[in-house]
Amino acid sequence: MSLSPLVPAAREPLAALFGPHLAALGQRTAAALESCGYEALLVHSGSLLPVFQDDRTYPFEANAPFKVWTPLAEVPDCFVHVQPGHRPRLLFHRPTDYWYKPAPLPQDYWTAHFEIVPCTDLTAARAALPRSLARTAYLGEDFGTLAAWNVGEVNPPRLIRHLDFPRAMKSPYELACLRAANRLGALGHLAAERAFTDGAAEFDIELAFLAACGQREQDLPYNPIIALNENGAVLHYQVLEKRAPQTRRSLLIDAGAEFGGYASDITRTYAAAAGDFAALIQAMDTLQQSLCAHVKAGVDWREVHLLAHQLLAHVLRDADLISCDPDEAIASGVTRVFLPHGIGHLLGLEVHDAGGFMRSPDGGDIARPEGHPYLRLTRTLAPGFVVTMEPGLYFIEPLLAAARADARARLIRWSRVDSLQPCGGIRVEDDLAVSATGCENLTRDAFAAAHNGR
Ligand SMILES: [Mn+2]
Repeated sequence: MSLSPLVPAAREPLAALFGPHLAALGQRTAAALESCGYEALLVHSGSLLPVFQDDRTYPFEANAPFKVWTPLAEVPDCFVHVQPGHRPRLLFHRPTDYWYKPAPLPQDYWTAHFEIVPCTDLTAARAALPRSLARTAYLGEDFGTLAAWNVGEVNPPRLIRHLDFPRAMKSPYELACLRAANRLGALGHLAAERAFTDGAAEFDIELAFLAACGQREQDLPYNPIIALNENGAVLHYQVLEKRAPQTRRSLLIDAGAEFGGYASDITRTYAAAAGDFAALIQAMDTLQQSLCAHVKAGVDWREVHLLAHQLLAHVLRDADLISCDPDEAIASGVTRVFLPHGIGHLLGLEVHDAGGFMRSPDGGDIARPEGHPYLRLTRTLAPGFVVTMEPGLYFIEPLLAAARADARARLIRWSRVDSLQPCGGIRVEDDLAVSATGCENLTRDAFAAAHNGR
């Protein structure tokens, strides 16, 4: 991992925090292995995926179960071998290659905690492992020669649940990485906002974001959503138009940065001019902040999601977008026309982090509320959870068309919808670290620091 010069003085605290993080990870891994009947764990960083009939590969993404052990997010075919009671071993892939530059042996704040073994290829990696892996669980892709390694089990579901469940509770080290990812993301967002104000096309706004984060697209935790005008109504809008539109009305940008393998996930919406859409953005920002104020340990996330629909019903009525009272807007499903996605999700090594539905490591899953099929988190919040809070209000043509065609049609003020639809939609998204008494807003703090030039 390259620590960005954009995050000043990050190394010292990371060095102090990594040891306790690794010790706690080792303890809970030992407990999970024992409970599931294994003696050791072998985790693969991932394989390079070749392009069909070509000698190129797709951009590499290290697997999250590997990244929880080391911030080494860029090197394929590495392994972490964990045997409780022993220092974890990192089998570091160091091929003899004159086509690509092999990654240098890592030396950083985390490396003293590992026994690092350079391996030229998979055969060398196998030779560096114990002769028998019969009681070892393996996590990762089933690469071609894995069958001959005779591991005890490949990706055992019960062990994966035992490892994923506690990943929701972030360690102080992980929180430091998530803060840094937010600081980088905020720098990108401020540059993107300036590019929008200057009249840039979607493509150029992305370039401004990348330059300010100091990351290229494949380093980011997800492809940015950069949507001008009506494109903001496409929830996972993926196009980057190279030409600026004739009329510039709005920008919805959902983009995050990466630090130490951890993701930020940040959305802002801007209006080009004062007016009804700008006022609606302000109302959604206020709504988002009141939802954030409800977040603390012990809160059932499904309740937060349902509360968002109650608050949204009031925003819709105040903006004259509906003609019914808020209770009827919820009962009839009208709020779901305007907000069809979940209110937020776990965040960490993956932008939609693992384990969002688990009741307990062994205890099955918690169902989503009826009629809300896209919610990605149903657990009760605990200290250390990091979640996104991302209410939205969109003018999505297929959902509006369906509402126009049924009983919901009389509840919606279509002239207001028609006048705002060219602005696409609004989403305001922050990353929150949950504590016993409330939450730390990693994203607002990062914007404040960026504004102050810190
Ligand atoms: Mn998100």
